[in-house]
Amino acid sequence: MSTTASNDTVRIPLPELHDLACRVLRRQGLSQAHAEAMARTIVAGQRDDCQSHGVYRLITCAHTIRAGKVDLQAEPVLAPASGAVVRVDARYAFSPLAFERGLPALVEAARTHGLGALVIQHCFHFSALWPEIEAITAHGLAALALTPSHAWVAPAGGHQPVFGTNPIAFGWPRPGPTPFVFDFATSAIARGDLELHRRAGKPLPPGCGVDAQGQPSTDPVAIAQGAMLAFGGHKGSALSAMVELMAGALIGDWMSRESLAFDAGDGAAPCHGELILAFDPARLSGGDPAAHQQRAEEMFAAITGQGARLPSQRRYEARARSLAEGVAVPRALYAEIQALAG
Ligand code: NDP
Ligand code: PYC
Repeated sequence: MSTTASNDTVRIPLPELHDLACRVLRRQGLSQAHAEAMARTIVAGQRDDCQSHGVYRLITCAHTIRAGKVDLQAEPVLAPASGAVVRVDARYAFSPLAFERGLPALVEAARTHGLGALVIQHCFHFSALWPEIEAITAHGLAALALTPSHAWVAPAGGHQPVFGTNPIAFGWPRPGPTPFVFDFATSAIARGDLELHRRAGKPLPPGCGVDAQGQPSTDPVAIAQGAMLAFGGHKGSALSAMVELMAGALIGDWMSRESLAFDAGDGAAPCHGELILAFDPARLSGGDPAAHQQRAEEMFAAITGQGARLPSQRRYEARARSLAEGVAVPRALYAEIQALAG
């Protein structure tokens, strides 16, 4: 055990944290394959200092399991190949294993057709999207991922929830290990961050939500009873609607309102589908992809050259720290997780 500690944080070597996450998930009854795939996603979140989608998710996944609707053992089913579309039925299990099982066929579809679409259906979804995006950019492909969640977010101009927090994530492959990636909720704040504020008894920044009477509030409890707001007013609201349509209606799976209705007050993770697109620059650029890649690099240099940062830079720096020094976990959270591991 090489865990080190400061007053409010413990630092744990990456393999040790992965083992702990697997133990917790196995103890909740998940199959080895699901536990491993989920632990990879959850530990990657903590490693990159994404507190809302790191090991805190072990607690929310355990709660989701207790609600009794997740299939803890179901093997994802990959449909027979059909052009550029790869379908994986998660069969009401958690999503990471379904993604891992669909990834090779998605890469193959993108290489064959220039564009591949991975449709995951019937999954409980709890994770950040950038681990999936990075798994695709590692193959030299660009990627876009969309997923609904639970209806927590009011449309611009309204005050009743219709949309999920509906993340959009994009990745562009670059030379070296760090692709250009962004990944954000289309709500002003992710639900996970709202929950962390609620747990810490802290107010949210202004503009994140309204209370049950439709009045602006910074109280996470009042906003949970009212509605969260989209980022950027009508623009975030329209993007969120797009996610509902593309990763819900288009792929024949639930939108956020249906996911919340299925939850029926359990407070479990959302249940719906996910749409993940992969694009092959070698096929789509019409020739000389290296030259076009170079033009992309010039654009990145124009951003960083003036002191602005690229999205994911903070994450990559946190990753480097975690790999060198171990992963930082808030002490109180670590104790909760150890209790879950028994
Ligand atoms: P953030 O607002 O923390 O970050 C959004 C993106 O912007 C990141 O890529 C971030 O990079 C980048 N960024 C932040 N600040 C800057 C800056 N100053 N300059 C350039 N880029 C910047 O994300 P959210 O809180 O909205 O979402 C957090 C996570 O929650 C996401 O990973 C998302 O997938 C997940 N989520 C999942 C949902 C689900 O249904 N499964 C629902 C909603 C959210 P960096 O990380 O380096 O700071
Ligand atoms: O943080 O909004 C969120 C979220 C929803 C589902 C998983 N994370």
